Amino acid sequence: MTKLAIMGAMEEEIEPLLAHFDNVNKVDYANNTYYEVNHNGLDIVIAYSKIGKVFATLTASTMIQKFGCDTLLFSGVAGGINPDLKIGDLIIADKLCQHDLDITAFGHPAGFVPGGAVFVETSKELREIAKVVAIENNLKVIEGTIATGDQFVYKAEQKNFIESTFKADALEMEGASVAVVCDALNVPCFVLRAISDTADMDAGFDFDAFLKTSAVNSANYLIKILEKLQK
Ligand code: 3QA
Repeated sequence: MTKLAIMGAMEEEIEPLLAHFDNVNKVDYANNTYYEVNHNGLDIVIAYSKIGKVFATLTASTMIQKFGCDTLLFSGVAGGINPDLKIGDLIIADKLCQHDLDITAFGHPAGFVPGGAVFVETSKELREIAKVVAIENNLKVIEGTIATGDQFVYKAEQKNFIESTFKADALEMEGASVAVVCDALNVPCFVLRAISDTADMDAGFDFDAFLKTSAVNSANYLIKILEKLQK
């Protein structure tokens, strides 16, 4: 690892990370701001993409191709599906899918397009390190499937479709696109989320109430993982 990318989607998701570092150098590029820091000798680029798959794809590609990052960590919040995931709880994605990608009219499975795959895996090595960090810090972390799509999910019908079709444990709006970019460019990828809501009729309310605290939970765990990576 020579340069690390750390991404979120919303400002609230990277703010606690930026607060952790000093001497942040801002670089404006492609309608976004990239924050460069050096932490104990490691170059890190931090950015929030803006919400959704398109912006997340743009930011992940930029961090790898323009800034030269060779490992990518995502930190943020998600809607919980697995009933074991309560608000504030942590999930690391072992694989991700695009729940809104649909050419089933042509007999393809949901989430599949030719040349792609329904599920994209994240780096096993990074997950193993994260699990060691979780045990060392007595953190409860679930490893599972995250479904991504360009919708804030709050209706039972949407949530049930995603749960039954993809057996997803959590859902959000960026992870799978970042994983697709990293997979194509051979960059180890890690997607971490803390639950802000359970993608139900209260999701909008819960999200507003818990975005900040859950984003901090995710960021704090990510920082511990970063420290482990640097050892
Ligand atoms: C939702 C954020 C987007 O980046 C995806 C949060 C948490 N709960 C979710 C749910 N469905 C889908 N995704 C999520 N993130 C942005 S909408 C609110 C924006 O407020 C994960 C996530 N239930 C903007 C202020 O107007």
